[in-house]
Amino acid sequence: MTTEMNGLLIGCGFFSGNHLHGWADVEGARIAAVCDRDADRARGAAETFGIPAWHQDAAVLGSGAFDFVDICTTMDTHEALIAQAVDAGVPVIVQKPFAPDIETCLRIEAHARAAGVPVMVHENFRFQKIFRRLKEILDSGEIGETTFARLSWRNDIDVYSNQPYLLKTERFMIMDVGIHMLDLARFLMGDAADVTCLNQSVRPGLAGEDAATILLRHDSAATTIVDVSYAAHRHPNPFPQTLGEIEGRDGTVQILEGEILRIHSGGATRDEAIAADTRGWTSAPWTQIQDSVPRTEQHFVDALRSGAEFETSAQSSLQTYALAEAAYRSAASGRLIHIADLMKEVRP
Ligand code: NAD
Ligand code: 89Y
Repeated sequence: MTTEMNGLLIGCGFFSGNHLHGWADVEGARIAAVCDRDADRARGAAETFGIPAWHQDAAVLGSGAFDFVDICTTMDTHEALIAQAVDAGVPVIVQKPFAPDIETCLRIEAHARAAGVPVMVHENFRFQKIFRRLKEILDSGEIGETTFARLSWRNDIDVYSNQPYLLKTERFMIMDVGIHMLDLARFLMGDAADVTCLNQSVRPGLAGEDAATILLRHDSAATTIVDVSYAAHRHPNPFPQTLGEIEGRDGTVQILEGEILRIHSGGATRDEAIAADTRGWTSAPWTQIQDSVPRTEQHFVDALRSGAEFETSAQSSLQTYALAEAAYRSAASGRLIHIADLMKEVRP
């Protein structure tokens, strides 16, 4: 029997309950302590989840007690917290978005690489069951070489009640949900070389955009449209489903409401229902997102144990982040952004 790895979870706010429930479902690891600079939050999380210890200062990373750290704080805090972990030699899984801008992502990645400390970005959408199945279908060759994708997230969930910091975030929608879509685009369609984007701020009073339409040209010459909005009024509200389609030279897969894949190939059509697992702690409408959290955490633990590369390693996540960075630069300038030019400009 392998011994369990002991983790520290930093950040006991809104989303951390999903992380803590998730870790309880993961094999080979457990959360041994939680940390939040707000003592009530740290104590509350420890009590609710039966965690043996709680702390207010991330300096506890240097205690030698932890095999990994799970950082569930907002992006502005990531560089300092990851640096503390890296300096203590503690492997990291950190929530998206990686950091507020690409220069910071590059510094974080370079520091971790130089120290030889593994860092993974918690990018859970690609671990949703429906996207694992979709990837299998694409890899099987059933619809042939892919030529076009549309990944669409449009709803009017009241995100502001749970995550009020988003009201004041200048890089809002592309960083909050666009980054999930861009990671999915890379997962399903491969790397992309060129990006254009138009942003919208629909709801009055926001510091940033709440809608964006992004167009990618992949290295394969396929194109992807990513469209995201928190101001799309539909009933029933499709939150938290990503919808759309992927076209190939020999067929198409539609991603339909109700967690259904409709596969058109060989002159026939079939539906596959790929529902997320309901767990004792999941609840509608969040189930699809919640179920993907322990799947993401399990990937982190399995790769850490085996020494395999994380799917969303810091290094790989630079490529995803570059697409988001390019989207902002395109929206600001009205120009198409070549990722190669962007990386030449920002790399130290
Ligand atoms: P939150 O603001 O509710 O919670 C963050 C917590 O971190 C707060 O309690 C704060 O006190 C604590 N904190 C901040 N800096 C700290 C430090 N240096 N030391 C100790 N504690 C510190 O945020 P949230 O809504 O839980 O979001 C956290 C992250 O999760 C964000 O990056 C967000 O984008 C991401 N998120 C991801 C998903 C997903 O599906 N992947 C969903 C929701 C949120
Ligand atoms: O912040 C968002 C995310 O990353 O996933 C879902 C969410 O919490 C609300 O849309």
